[in-house]
Amino acid sequence: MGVEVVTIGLGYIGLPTSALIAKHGTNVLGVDINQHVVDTINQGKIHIVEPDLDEIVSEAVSKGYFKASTKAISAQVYLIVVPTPFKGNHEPDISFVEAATKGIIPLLKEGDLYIIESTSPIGTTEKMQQLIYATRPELKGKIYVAYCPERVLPGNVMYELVHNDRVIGGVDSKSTRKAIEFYSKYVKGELHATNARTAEMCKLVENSSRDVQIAFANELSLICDKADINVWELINLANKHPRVNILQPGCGVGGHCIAVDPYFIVSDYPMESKIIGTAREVNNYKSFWCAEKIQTEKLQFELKHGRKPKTALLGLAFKPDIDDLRESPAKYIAQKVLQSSNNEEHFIVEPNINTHSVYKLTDYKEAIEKADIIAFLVAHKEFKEVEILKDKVVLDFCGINKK
Ligand code: SAJ
Repeated sequence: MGVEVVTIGLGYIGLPTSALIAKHGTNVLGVDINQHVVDTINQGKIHIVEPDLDEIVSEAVSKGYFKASTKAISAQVYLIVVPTPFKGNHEPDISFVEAATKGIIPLLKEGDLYIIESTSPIGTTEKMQQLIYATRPELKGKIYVAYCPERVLPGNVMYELVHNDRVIGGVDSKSTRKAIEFYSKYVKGELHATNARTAEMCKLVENSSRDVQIAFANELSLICDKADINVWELINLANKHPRVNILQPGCGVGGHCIAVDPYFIVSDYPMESKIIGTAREVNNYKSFWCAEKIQTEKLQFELKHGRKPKTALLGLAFKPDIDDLRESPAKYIAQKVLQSSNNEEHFIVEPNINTHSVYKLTDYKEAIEKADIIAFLVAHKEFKEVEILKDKVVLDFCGINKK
């Protein structure tokens, strides 16, 4: 039997999505430019860390429903699941989506369904539709084109792929219907119909909304520091109000979604997106502020004790209990503190990874015992259990010792 679905991009989303579809007995070909990724998958193994994914891939490959290749072949459904990073000036870079689309244009035929899942600036789906028709004008109105963003949380992907609601927007209503029909075979969450532009914006807004809310919490933390108020206690009390739900401050916002997606809006609509743009600035500033705070504490310690302090920086990951350091504010802070170091001793701690190419890592218990200044950058579960002697200076940027 031929291939029904071709997925372009076998990363954090493309691979689990392909595996889920293949698990239902649909023939899927996953395409990736990386030969190592393709070979790994064809051996029934995976190249990323994601609970439960290895078993599903291994089974789908061994049953023959899932194959990987560096080249696409003809199918009925094409899913574009490639990265959309940004360029140096925070402008979105859709060149991977474009390249993936160009790769399948010669394969398209009447009745095919083309879906973009990659986070994309508003108008990308329409742009790709035009790109397709520019090369293949005979297909005008004869293929289905839609946008359906993924919205899963790394670490819980296999559950969320099935159970989360999806927003599905076609370039016309028959495309929306066709895409809904496709996802309804694999998704148990509700499928919400809209148009392509709204679906694109929806993904950007979901993550921007979280960024704005975290910026509010981070702004409060700066005010509270000056006003000598415990921000954790304050937020906890404010949240007792039935219609208030403030998020938690931290050492900044990281990861490859929330710290990135808002720029896709700001870059296209700079005059209109004041709050979204400012939230990005506030969250970035929070990391800078944490690094400055550590520097100040170090100087004060030296003045008081007449010797240089030993400093422990606890956590490098972009959020608690993961090993992912991408766009991590904690990593940025560690880098900044070490760069302005004057030969003092530092202990860098990240319990979720064994070694790092740049930083020499220290066990958290040893670091806490030996350091004079302890800065909590990420609220990893291990850190919550340790007892800290009274004579140490503690900088709690992530609410380890919440009241
Ligand atoms: N953070 C705070 N305070 C909070 C919550 C989070 O400072 O109260 C920080 C975290 O420490 C981290 C950053 O925000 O640095 C982002 O973490 P996260 O857990 O909020 O989100 P991600 O990036 O792991 O995943 C997000 C999710 N989006 C939303 O919750 C709106 C996920 O559903 C998306 O699929 C994913 O982005 C994506 O791919 O877009």
